[in-house]
Amino acid sequence: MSDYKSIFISDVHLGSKGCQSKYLYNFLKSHSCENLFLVGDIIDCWRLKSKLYWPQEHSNVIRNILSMAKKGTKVTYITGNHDDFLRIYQPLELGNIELKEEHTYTTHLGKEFLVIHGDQFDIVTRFGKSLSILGDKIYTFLLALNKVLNFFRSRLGFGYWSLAKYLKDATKKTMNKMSDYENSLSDECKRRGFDGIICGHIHKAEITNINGIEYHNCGDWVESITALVETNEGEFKLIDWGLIERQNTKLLRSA
Ligand SMILES: [Mn+2]
Repeated sequence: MSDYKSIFISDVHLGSKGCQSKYLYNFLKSHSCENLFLVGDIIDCWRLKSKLYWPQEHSNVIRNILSMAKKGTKVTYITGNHDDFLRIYQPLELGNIELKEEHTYTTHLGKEFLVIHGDQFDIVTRFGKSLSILGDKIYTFLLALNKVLNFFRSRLGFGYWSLAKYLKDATKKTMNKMSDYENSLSDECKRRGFDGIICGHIHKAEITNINGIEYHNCGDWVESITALVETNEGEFKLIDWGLIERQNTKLLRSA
């Protein structure tokens, strides 16, 4: 029997420097499942277009997913806004791997959940890709500016301070309010008769209930390093793999 009925991961951003591919590789290596759901933004083609960044570890992740499929795991690749170049090929079925925009998932307890990346409900990305790409460029620029800023801060005897994180937290708060992401997702689920949703996109892992809809966000493999799983008994859990790996290295070091 597999460790889990299903594993859901989203926002891996392979092809970008922020991707924590080693963590993901270790995570996938040490867990088995009947179904693996890749809930969008797995390959980040926005970054790939401007400059090719593809280290061996990123290929290892893909190879590992393919070998899981070969061994019998059903792999479903849900497309997101960063891997929207794949959307022209969907729906597509290649052996144990399926490519699609959304999926109806029946839980162990017989509930019906909508599996979707979620950018379709984000006013910011919906209003135009160019605006989002600009935002993405600004974010990359801020990360660079932040380095310079902190160089001077440390010279002047101040501690480290993340400008990018500060601005991102502030803008994300506004953006979230503006787009009302979680509410529009739950409205859509209600309208279509789903009991719950499994999504990603906003890089915020969470299991909660929004207006009677069971809301599950897988998180991401850039900042939070989290996965959503359904156990063989039908329980949904978030796995904080970043924390588990940090604890494991600590144990190894102290041994
Ligand atoms: Mn996204």
